[in-house]
Amino acid sequence: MTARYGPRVALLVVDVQNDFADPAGSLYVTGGEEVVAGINAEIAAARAAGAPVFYSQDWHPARTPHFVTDGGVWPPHCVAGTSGAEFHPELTVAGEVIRKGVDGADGYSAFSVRDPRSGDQRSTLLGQRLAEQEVTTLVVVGLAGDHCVRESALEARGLGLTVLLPLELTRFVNLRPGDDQRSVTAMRAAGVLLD
Ligand code: VGL
Ligand code: ZN
Repeated sequence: MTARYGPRVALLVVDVQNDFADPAGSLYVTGGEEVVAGINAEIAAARAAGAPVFYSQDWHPARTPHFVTDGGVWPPHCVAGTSGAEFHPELTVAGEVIRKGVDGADGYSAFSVRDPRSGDQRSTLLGQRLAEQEVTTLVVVGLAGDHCVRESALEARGLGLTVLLPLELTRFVNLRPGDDQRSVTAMRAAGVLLD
């Protein structure tokens, strides 16, 4: 696992925030806290090899059509400035943080956000950063495997990157039963390397 890193291989740590990774979080992903230690080991291996490390952070206003309270599907979570939006206290944070969902946009992929009303899509800085650093391979870990991890992995494939997803370093929401398997199938079909 540690052998995979080098300067052209980046690590993306997706949404390891209290609302997802803490059993008391408002959108707790079952087993979310179990991935933190393994992700820290991955971060250490990446840093030791000079690989860039990026973190995404779901970062919503208190009212957004992303939430069930305003017509969406999700319980309110990761509201900007709240403890639920903070990274898990045990996560090693040593790299650039990419916030998404700011201004009420839906942000599943760490690469882009989408205005839920107009459908307008905008890029975050992540794609630009990876291009600047001539990254060719992206390792994606974090939460949740059937939403932000899947969307980030698929968009990275769309940008032509080789994408690795170690399945033991993610967990799934399963809002609909079987979302985990469907996500794995979709990622595999897109060429994401799952191990
Ligand atoms: C996520 C649902 C809503 C995620 C974010 O990080 O996977 N899921 N917002
Ligand atoms: Zn969200």
